[in-house]
Amino acid sequence: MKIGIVCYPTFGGSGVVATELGKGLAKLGHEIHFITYRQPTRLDFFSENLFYHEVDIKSYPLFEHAPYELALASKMVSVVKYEELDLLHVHYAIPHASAAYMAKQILKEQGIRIPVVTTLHGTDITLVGKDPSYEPVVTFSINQSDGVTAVSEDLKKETFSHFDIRREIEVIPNFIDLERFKRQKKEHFKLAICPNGEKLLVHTSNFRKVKRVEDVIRVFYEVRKQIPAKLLLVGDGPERDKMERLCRELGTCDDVRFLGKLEAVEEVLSVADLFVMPSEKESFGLAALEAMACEVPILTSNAGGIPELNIDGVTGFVCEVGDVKAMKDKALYILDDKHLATFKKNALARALEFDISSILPLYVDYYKKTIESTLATI
Ligand code: GMT
Repeated sequence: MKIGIVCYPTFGGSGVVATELGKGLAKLGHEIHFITYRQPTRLDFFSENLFYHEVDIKSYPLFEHAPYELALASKMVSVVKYEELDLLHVHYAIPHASAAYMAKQILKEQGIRIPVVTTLHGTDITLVGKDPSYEPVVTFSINQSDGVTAVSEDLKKETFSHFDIRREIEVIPNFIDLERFKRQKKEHFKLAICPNGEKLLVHTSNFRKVKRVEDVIRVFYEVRKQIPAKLLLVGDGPERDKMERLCRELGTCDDVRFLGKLEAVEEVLSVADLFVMPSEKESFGLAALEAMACEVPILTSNAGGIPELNIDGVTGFVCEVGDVKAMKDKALYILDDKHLATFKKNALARALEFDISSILPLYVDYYKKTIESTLATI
């Protein structure tokens, strides 16, 4: 198949899933055309089946905001037409689903029928999408897509409860490349961070409010009162300064390190004992899956789709959002040497269920089904 993939090319989870999906499909022999405003972060090599089309967003003194959606729709029209694509797959509804709708209508006028699949990733539904300033367009563009997928059962449920959706939504979970995400021997690194055998807690995120990084630091503060421990924070974002101040207030600076936006996150995960994800909202929790693949147990909130990934008491623990005391108790339980090895083993076993080779065929089948049913309605 010839597939166009539209996504945000940044570090966000939706961009990572879209890029890895495209790379995986290209390996299977499909021709993949990325249509994005910048080269996706993880698309930094040559493959005969991978193509990149940059969306050129022209500005003009009259525009306070350059019209990304129009430039994207125009680019989709030309790529579909000249590369003779079979399907467009857009990731993150805003504004990709409505831009795809516009492209589809323009192409229809020219006698070209292009099926559109929209994948809902999370905040496009649970946070930004349901805001009244976007809701009518999001509802319309989901209903107008030829296929719609969501990354968890919970996200599907949220979509139906917040929007007037009159079509089916298929759940296809996030996946992981176990070739890249696996525990590596990094003893020297562990020794440098934890010279006295301290337990190592890790959190990775984009430091947005929904991630509740403050809870990570407070849980760590309580854990460190009981056992020697260190905390590594990977990523960057709007909450970072506030979190650094909190560490200074709590006097934990010597034991907490902010690593910023690290590409090789699997190296940090390889030396971790516990991954902490206390999010307010989280449709799936790809970062937690990456940790599990590196044999790291996870301590999470019960937000969104996380309980579909984290099996309470098996791969880690699931706590109420904001319940720092419960999280501290569960962290200490997991980190106890009597339990840690079992949790690590269970985390890996669960991650294997989301191997890219099991999830990719679900997308391929869904594309085929969508193409068939779209062509049948002509
Ligand atoms: O807010 C983020 O974490 C980024 C966001 C995105 O769409 O770029 O991630 C969402 O999509 C990921 C991939 O499907 C999911 O694993 C994340 O759980 C989801 N984030 C939230 O729902 C907050």
